[in-house]
Amino acid sequence: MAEVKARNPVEPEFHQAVFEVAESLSLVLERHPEFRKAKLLERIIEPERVVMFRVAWQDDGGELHVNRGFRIQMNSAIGPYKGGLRFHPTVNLGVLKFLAFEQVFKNALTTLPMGGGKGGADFDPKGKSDAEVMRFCQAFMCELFRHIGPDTDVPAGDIGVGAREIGYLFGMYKRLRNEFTGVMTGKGLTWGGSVIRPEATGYGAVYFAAEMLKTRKQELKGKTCLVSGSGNVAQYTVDKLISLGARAVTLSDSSGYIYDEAGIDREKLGFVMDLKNNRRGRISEYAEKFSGAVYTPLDPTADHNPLWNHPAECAFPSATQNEINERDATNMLRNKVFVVSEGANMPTTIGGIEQFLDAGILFGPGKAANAGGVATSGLEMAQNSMRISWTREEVDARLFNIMKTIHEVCQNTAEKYGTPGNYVNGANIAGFLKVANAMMDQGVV
Ligand code: NDP
Ligand code: 2IT
Repeated sequence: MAEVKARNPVEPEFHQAVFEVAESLSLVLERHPEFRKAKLLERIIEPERVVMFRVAWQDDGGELHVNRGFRIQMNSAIGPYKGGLRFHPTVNLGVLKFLAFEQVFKNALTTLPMGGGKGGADFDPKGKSDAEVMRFCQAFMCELFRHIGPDTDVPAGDIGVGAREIGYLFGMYKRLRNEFTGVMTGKGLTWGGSVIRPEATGYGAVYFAAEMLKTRKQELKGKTCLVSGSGNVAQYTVDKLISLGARAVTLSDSSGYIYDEAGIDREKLGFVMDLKNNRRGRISEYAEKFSGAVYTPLDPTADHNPLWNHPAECAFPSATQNEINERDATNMLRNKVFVVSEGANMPTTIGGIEQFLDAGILFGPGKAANAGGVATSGLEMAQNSMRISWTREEVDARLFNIMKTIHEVCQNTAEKYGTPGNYVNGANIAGFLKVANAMMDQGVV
């Protein structure tokens, strides 16, 4: 770790992601001296390629802006680079390297042939007009297009990149290459997209929670659930929770959170979807619209997030990294939360994870629990290659089976390596082994 920190200074999120995986892998390296000799760990933490570029664009008033764009091509041992694009002011090299690193293991777990990558820009879509977002996306793609392709690197969405942005990005790629290919996933349904891709990450996180609960002969029906975020992942998490008879009582954005004791029903979820996806408003409006709901603004100086301090059985962190710290984890355990299924990437700090594992609760790490999104991206790629579209039932059944398989593999691997019930070890080790064996086969590259 000292070497990782020295070689990658000021990248705390990347250090954190590597530390968590390295801890699990000590169990594997003991049994596989050949991996150590081949310097697999050293190779796997070094991106195969990093592209960093200027994105200059003009706002509606004619003023010029300069942002920084990135694509991290982390590992292509088992397939073309695959992973989302994030547009958020906090984006930097370290954040994208952590995300690309996690993606390698996650994609390996999906059972589909996808390597790992991630990209994005420090652009803030908030408060920008559609025309400004379009010009930014076009400027971004004017550089990115030379580094990606349907058999090279296939980007998708992440924070700040949804259906609108994918459309603008794809449009410019197609224009530059004069080719209609499956170069992006999360496309619109009339131009190569897959049904269920918008729903997939949230649905998958709920399927994963249900699989974990099954090991204790329990189900989601009747359970109270804390959900953070109110974007793509949070929305479809709540959607599936409603279908399964669970009661979701919270949602949030970067300004604050709402607590709705009565539970978020279909009508309220419809309001949130329109608010966030069309009007691009703030979650505080929820409490103005529905009596009984309480809005609490976020206090950035507080040492904990009150969203995680309500009585519940299950939690679905679906906003961003490190949103559950040690204090939050303590509060959750005191409130009897015993299922955590991470929709977001690395939402729990190392100290928080330790508490969950020590308490022996059902803790599904993001690499496993939120893999449904990229898995369905893989299904979109498969449909594009075959030039056909599957039905909702077909894609949902495949997503469900993939989540079930990921759960099974994590469970079996954790057991095999002497830590039964530890899905963190299960996910890290199973994901690593697939990539590691491919790297061994392909020689020193
Ligand atoms: P969206 O942009 O649709 O939504 C993000 C949500 O999280 C918004 O409610 C946003 O609030 C909130 N948020 C973002 N950054 C912060 C922050 N720094 N502090 C507090 N709240 C924040 O993104 P997604 O729903 O797609 O992504 C959510 C998480 O899920 C991310 O961690 C992402 O990496 C992960 N993920 C996404 C997948 C996908 O398919 N989309 C797949 C797998 C994982 P606000 O609107 O105020 O910014
Ligand atoms: O973190 C993730 O897995 C994603 N943002 C989805 C990536 C993808 O390629 O669908």
